[in-house]
Amino acid sequence: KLFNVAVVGATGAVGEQIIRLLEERNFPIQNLKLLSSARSAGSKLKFKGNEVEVELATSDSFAGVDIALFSAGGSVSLELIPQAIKHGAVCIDNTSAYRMDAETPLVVPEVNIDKINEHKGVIANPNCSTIQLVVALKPLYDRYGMSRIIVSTYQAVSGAGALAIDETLRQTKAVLAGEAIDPKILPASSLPVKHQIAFNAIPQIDKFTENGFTYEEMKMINETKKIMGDDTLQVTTTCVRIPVIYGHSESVYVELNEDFDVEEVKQLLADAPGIVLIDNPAEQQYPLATDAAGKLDTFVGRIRRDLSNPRALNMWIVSDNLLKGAAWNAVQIAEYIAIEQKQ
Ligand code: 11C
Repeated sequence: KLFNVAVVGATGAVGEQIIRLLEERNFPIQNLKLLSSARSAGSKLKFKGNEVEVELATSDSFAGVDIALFSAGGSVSLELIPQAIKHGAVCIDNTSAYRMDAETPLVVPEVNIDKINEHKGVIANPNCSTIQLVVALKPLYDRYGMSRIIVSTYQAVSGAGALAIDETLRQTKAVLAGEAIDPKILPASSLPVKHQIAFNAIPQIDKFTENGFTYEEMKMINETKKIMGDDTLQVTTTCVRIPVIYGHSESVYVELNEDFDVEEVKQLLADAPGIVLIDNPAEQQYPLATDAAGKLDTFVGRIRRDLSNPRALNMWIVSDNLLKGAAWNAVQIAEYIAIEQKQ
């Protein structure tokens, strides 16, 4: 069976990667519809050697579409996903619009693919920093049980979009040249105060909520519990933006319910789907954002027993935030839908 596929937000950083992956993975496509806002409609993108014109996304765009992948912002998803569902499309949403909706499965295939069939027309793709975390935690959760997770993130600027990448490169050059800088995008363009990102670390991603945590931190906390299917998990996070372009890194402390052997933990992770273990301190080998960029896997290393709590371990998790953190997880879900619908 071949599918009619629509990509909404086709010209964005994630949309571009979705199109590339659909092509590389040879997704069974009958017709590919590329959709965007008025700003980018009319531009042309390449797919399998052909030029495809990007059309304006409207409520009428979804007639005949089987699978629609959305990454054009939460408001576009809220407006157009109900329309796409009416036309019979299964939607995979990269935004936060539906993630915490009780009716909507929040899926990371390596963790909870069993939830995929519970959808009512939309399957949500989690936040990038959450996806790589749960991929690495799941094998440990299943083997030992888990009570508490403490995460500090070191997040790439591409997570805040193409303009944040431009700002980082421009600022870096300006600082090196001794010129003045004028931050306009980070921590988030909607905020009244902007900070320098070049040669800096900004402990704010997205707006603050009333409890002193940011939206990014609350996404990690809430989404992790939902995907792991365990409301009793204690999760706390501090999310930090650093001047890396691609690849989020995470320092993770995790308390397990049973005794564990560190070598067994390493073996479990090495054998788990979607994970590459790089853990050889003697040779200074551990996951690096520069190595993870462009790859589909989640990289785990620096695994060691905690010194203050023998039931806890520390580790370092890195993945490309635009790939496993967004486009690849979405295309993986689409591949599962395609397999289900073929049967
Ligand atoms: C960042 N995690 O790095 C964000 C980007 O909810 O899908 C993804 C936001 C989201 O800024």
